[in-house]
Amino acid sequence: MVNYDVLNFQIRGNHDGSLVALENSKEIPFDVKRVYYIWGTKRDVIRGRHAHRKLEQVIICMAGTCDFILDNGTEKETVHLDNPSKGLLIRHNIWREFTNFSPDCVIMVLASEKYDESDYIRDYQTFLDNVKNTAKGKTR
Ligand code: T46
Repeated sequence: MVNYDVLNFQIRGNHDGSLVALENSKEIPFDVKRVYYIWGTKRDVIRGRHAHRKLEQVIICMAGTCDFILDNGTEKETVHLDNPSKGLLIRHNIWREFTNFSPDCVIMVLASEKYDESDYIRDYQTFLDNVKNTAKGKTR
């Protein structure tokens, strides 16, 4: 089983529309240090292709749809995002690729750390080695 969570945010809706509120350490299980968003990606483009050493993120599809393929080094799972009231929580050491973007797809990401390229693992074999070493470290 790949370690991720889909967070279901409370919708404060009425006849005027819907509203979701997100607070640090409440709906979002960490302090948000950075927000970024992605749009205008063609359907078949594959983004991501990396893991993070430390970073945790909550990914929200604000409009449209897309698929996240999550890989823990032995198993893969695909999570379809299609609703701004859901947040995909991805922790460290998970290889992610995302694709199958609808033309109107807008993704917003809440991140636990500021941007740091040295936190990225962009080579798949290095990711597998890192997963193995982390598992060894845990059993010691
Ligand atoms: C992730 C997925 C979901 C910055 O300068 N600052 C930033 O905060 C970010 C996120 C990126 N960049 C630069 C680095 C690259 O030159 O923007 C360029 C595109 O970034 P990248 O190729 O990493 O984008 P994605 O869509 O493949 O991945 C991004 C995040 O980087 C990553 O952490 O998990 O979205």
